[in-house]
Amino acid sequence: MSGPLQDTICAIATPVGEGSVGILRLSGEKAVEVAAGLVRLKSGKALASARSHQLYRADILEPIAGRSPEESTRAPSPIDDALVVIMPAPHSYTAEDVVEIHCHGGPFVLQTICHAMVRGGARMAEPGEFTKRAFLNGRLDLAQAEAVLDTIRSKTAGSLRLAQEQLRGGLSTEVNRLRDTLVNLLAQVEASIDFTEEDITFIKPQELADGLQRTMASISRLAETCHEGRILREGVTAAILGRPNVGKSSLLNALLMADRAIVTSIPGTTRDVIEELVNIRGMPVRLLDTAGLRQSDDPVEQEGVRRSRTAMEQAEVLLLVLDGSSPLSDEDRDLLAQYPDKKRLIVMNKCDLPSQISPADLAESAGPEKSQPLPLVPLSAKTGEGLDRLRDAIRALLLRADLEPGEAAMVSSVRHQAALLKAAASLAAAASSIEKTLPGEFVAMDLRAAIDALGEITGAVSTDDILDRIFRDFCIGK
Ligand SMILES: Nc1nc2c(ncn2[C@@H]2O[C@H](COP(=O)(O)OP(=O)(O)O)[C@@H](O)[C@H]2O)c(=O)[nH]1
Ligand SMILES: [Mg+2]
Repeated sequence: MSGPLQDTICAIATPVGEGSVGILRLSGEKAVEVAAGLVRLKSGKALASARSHQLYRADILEPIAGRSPEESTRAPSPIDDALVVIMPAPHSYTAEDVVEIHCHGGPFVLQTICHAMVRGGARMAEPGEFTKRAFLNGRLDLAQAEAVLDTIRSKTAGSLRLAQEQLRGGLSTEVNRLRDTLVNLLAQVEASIDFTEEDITFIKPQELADGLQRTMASISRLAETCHEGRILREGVTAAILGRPNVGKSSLLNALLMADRAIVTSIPGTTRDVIEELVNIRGMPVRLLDTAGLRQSDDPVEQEGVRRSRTAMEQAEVLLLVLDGSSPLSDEDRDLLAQYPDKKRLIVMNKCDLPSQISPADLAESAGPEKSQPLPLVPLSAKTGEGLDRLRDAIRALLLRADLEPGEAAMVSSVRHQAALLKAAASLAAAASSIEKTLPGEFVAMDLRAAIDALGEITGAVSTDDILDRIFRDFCIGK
């Protein structure tokens, strides 16, 4: 091994702050040696003789290494009482020798131990360096390494299941299958180039074209899952819009199940955009409660309305709230006509009161040219009636009804989608070369490009630049 992989790295793996337990990690050739400088097993045995993957009670002591002659006249002072585990290579997360110390979760305790590790010869790890080593040592492929971060960041059952499916290699298996198919086709194309003089045909042009078409279709299907994959992984922004007093803030509070926004019967109560994350049917949804849309002379309210408009522009989903207990107004009609291309639904609030809006009023305001009526959810933010229907309706706007996150291979990152699209484009070029009966070299070149593009997903093909970009988003200690 050469380069920075030779270093033994250390880090505090648990988050900053006080906690019942804090964990430090060491990984590399000298992990056990560095740890032995500060760990004394209670049993009196040497750390190096500890059994793999077993926790041992230990005293963590100020390290002997680096003490001044005066200091070395007294016994090393204790830092903490801890549990220690060694995981020798290759049976560890990084596939290197790993030592973990589970001590008390105080920032000063953890920092003191971490400094002691550095004094003992370890280097502070960079963000994501443990996972990067796991990748470089072949423990994980790149898609799996990215799924580690997605697992840490997941906020709903849907995003967690998707990340876990990718961490277990679901996406990688599918990508490798597609790549293998192309490698086989390439081998046949190359053989036909090499033996062009002999009268042997290795693969018929039609057979090759069919194989390419099938793979291209599979790649495109996988690329298309990115739309839903990203919704599960990153979530969506939904703006709650409507004229003053229709119950927008009440709706936010009801979906949050908390009294977040101020609700009063005075129109114009909400001035600023309030943002909160909610879990809607497994999707992380950023809800924006906005100031009611109306003309106003009050400069503060005017600014609020301007911000509502910005929220409306930025959100992917618009929840258009009407007050069902009062007749449809011009402001309501205006609202229903906004952003026809966005994903929208009408929330008919205050359904606990007698209704003043008929479906015919709505159909009319949506315009005769509108063939597809907007989904309509009658609801009472006050009693909570209809909230479940609203959650279902939001999910139906965004995800296919039969989608089960984690069941089939799905992509959820733009990086993966871009690689798939690049592969599909190269295959399209290869197909067109076959159609034009161009020499096999042309087909082979495009096939190689497609194979490399797929390899970028799993890291079979990677550059320092790609790796840096992926791992810098990780936390230190992961
Ligand atoms: N009866 C009834 N009143 C509601 C309902 N939702 C909100 N309100 C009332 O309508 C008024 C305005 O609510 P608010 O959430 O502040 O509306 P916003 O201006 O659109 O944010 C308040 O007095 C709420 O109590 C509902 O579903 N039923
Ligand atoms: Mg409000």
